[in-house]
Amino acid sequence: MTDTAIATAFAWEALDSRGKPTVACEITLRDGSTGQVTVPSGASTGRHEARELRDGGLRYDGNGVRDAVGNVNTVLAESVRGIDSLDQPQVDAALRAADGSDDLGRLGANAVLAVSIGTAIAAAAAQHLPLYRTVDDTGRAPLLPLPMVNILSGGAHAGRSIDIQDFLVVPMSATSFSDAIEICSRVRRGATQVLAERDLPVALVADEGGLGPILPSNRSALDVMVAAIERAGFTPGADAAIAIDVAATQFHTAGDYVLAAENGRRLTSTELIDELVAWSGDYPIVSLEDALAEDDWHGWALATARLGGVQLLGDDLFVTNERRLRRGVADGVANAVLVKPNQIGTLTDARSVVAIAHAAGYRTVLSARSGETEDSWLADLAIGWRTGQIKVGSTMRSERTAKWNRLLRLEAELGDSAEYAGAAAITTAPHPVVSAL
Ligand code: 2PG
Ligand code: MG
Repeated sequence: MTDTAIATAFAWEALDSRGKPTVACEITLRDGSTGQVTVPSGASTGRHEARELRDGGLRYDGNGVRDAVGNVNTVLAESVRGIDSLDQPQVDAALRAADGSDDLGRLGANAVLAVSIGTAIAAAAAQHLPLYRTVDDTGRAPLLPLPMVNILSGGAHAGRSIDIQDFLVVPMSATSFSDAIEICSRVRRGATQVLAERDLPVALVADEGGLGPILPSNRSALDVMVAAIERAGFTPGADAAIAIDVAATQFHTAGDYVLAAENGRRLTSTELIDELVAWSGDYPIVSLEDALAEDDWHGWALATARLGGVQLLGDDLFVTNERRLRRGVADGVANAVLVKPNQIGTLTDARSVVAIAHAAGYRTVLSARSGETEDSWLADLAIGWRTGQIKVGSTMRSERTAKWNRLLRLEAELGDSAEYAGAAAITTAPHPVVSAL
């Protein structure tokens, strides 16, 4: 047995940024190296995601994770003991085998992810290397990602004040990561000023640190975005563009899309696409996430045909799942994939989704969850996997800034030895390598 073999996995129940319980875990290797992780969790989860284990019952309104914690401390710890932490695929295969179910719902995807990521962090510590280097299998220069930053929230992240879940800013003219963050931060401040002038509340923030104003319509959020960009002194489109996470699964009911914030206006797939086409003509929109619901493959194909000029990003649609992504690629659906490690449960599976996407010419956006933690490993994964883009919420609240600050540090430290992805990451698709599929 090597010194980098896993000795113990020790888990406990912690809290995420929404005050909900989540699994925290420390992996210890035989040489004494440790890796600590606290796993994130979503609010607008897709039906096809790996399944978190929650206790039910009275504690935390049923959201306790003591069973998942117990599973780490017993069966999962046992399943990985003695495996070399440097062999992440073997560790993840052992975790999958221990669970035995497709969606990891037996022992809990939250339990499995804790051991998977904790192992990667411990392995980096054992090698005295930063995580972005030990997860890098590309052999290329580290790539700092283009950020997309949440400004306005609705849907499940803001008490459904509007139906669309997220309006984000994309810093198009920045030539470095730090300049990009500055643009986003100034637009966030601009949005506060614009809303305050309209006597809308700005003191309370939504789950991801964005503003959650009650607006007369979904479209009016786009007017606020443009006003915020201008208020910050930027030119909409050229300096700062708009990305939207429609999160359409959330308001898809009985085959229709129902906009509760607009007096229950009902739209078919085609009508929702018409609306998005109109928005894209009237506003500088560069990315549309979950434009249609998770199983509306037909609608998605129509959307791709009509809106393929912008980034069409599948979140609930692909759920970081290789099978669903391959179906999308085969059917020509979407052109980008949102990657959330906890949607699939292991680091190895998330990594292979990034590789498959790039081979197919699909862009990748690494993403945090609405329920986040103080961890920063997501920043390292974005750099090491060269995802090109990252989304972690607003430029405020510590669970968000933990990731931005890690990227800012790495930018400062790496200097010229790192590249910055820039706006090209969202406007140009990677070259497909069809033979790799
Ligand atoms: C999303 C994420 C992050 P949640 O839908 O993309 O914004 O939200 O974690 O609630 O799924
Ligand atoms: Mg989403």
